[in-house]
Amino acid sequence: MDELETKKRRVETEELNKEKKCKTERSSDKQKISDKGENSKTDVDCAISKNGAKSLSWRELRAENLVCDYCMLFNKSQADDIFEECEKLLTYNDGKLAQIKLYGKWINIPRKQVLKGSIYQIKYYTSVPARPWTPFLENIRDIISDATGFDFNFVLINRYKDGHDYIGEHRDDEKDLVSGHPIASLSLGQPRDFIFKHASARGKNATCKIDPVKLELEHGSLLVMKHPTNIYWYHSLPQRKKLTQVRINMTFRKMVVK
Ligand SMILES: O=C(O)CCC(=O)C(=O)O
Repeated sequence: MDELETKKRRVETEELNKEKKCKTERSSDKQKISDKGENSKTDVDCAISKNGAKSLSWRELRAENLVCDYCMLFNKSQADDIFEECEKLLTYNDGKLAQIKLYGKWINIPRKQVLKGSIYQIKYYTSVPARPWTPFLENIRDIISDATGFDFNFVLINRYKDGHDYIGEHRDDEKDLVSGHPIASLSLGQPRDFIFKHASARGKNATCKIDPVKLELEHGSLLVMKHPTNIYWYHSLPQRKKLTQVRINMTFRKMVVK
């Protein structure tokens, strides 16, 4: 087993142990259970029955070739619980796995990141391997499938420690994505601005004028980016240096199974 493989295995075991430990702590603390509504699995399950896909109020975002739907998937207390669980349970890539090569130089990505997928050997654009699903994330994935009517086999999780962390303009156009399948983006924690820019209207080489589409991604919200948005529009989460709180984002995707 090479060094990377050994490290991966160690991180996975640590994550599953953390999840087990949290559940054990909760089940030995009856007061906490009755206050908080049992373990994380049940908390998330409650969100399904309370929110049920039918009762969600979707807002349609439309522009030229931009097709997105937005809703509040979780109320504040549900989103607080899920955020807290994420902070307890998730570990993020570090070292070389937290870097990208840009113009021949390795640099740290300006946020923390981890990938989870059903297909263990999926390589994302940085060749970072996905870690296996954990029950906590499978629950969230299943709620999002119920809410959207689409299934997902992969999630990219980004953690922004404050408004200094960001993601630059890009399209989700990796070759491994199932073509035409929507991407569902769950936001937790600090609300942040999210900006779409049309590919033909960006920068100095713009060939036409199309206004950017901006929205604030709120705590507990779900943004569903549908085909062909990702072909025509770049998106980014720019720096907002005055913001001090953590934000976690999960983009649920469907990858090609080879
Ligand atoms: O954090 C976000 O809302 C955006 C994440 C993103 O753009 C991505 O995962 O491709």
